[in-house]
Amino acid sequence: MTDIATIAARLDAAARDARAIQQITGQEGELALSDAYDIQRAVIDHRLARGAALVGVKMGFTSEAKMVQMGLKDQIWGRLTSDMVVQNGGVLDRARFIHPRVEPEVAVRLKAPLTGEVTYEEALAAVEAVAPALEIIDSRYENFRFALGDVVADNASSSAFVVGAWLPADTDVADVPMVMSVDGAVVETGTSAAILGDPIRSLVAAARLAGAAGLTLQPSWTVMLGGATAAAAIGLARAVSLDAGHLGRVGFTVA
Ligand code: OOG
Ligand code: MG
Repeated sequence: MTDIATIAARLDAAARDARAIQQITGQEGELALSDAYDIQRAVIDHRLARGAALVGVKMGFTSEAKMVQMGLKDQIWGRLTSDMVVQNGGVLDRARFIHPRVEPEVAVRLKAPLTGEVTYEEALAAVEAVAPALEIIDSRYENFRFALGDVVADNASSSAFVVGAWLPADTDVADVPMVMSVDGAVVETGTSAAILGDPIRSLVAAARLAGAAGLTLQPSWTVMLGGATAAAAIGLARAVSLDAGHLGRVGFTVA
């Protein structure tokens, strides 16, 4: 039997101390996906107990580039909490992370609840605003390596996120050019079309997957729809920015 509480406490401590731990799978045998999501919820409960609030969800492995980079094909999701928010143009405290990477994404803010099987039109109708975004992922596992159960338990590697200026919900997000730079040098280029052909499809998937776990996406929540390109290591970088065409720019510095 998987000891959900013990593994969750270990993952929470790894995130708090910015110290990598061994993968769960292999050590403890296979990890069932349902147990992995139970661990994820228990990890987040530790944060909520320390005063953080749930502010949204994130999708993972919604682009081919991300699937290829990490060797996993199944879409996953994780929870976003208020202590993960970095303001646009703000500072990321490098000491809080183990081996952070950054991804160019599209975010939406919801104005209506969304859960379960919803159509593309229903998902779009629940969107209040859209924005370019950067996700900072930081696997709590050694060498940024994991099997599906590991990464799900680890809240889909989620560690921080930066959202640019919000734009009206009718702004087209289906084919936005994405140019991500680290210290002024372009490191990844792509298009938002890489996110399931259209990032709004990722919102449909988020409603379905969160719904299956009994969670309703709430008005005011942010949904990060997944990396459009492979993630780039932050390493010793001092500045990261994303130029997302008509969606505008978003960035942060690292201290
Ligand atoms: C898992 C998180 C994937 C995305 O945008 O695809 C993700 C990982 O790669 O560590 O955030
Ligand atoms: Mg991501």
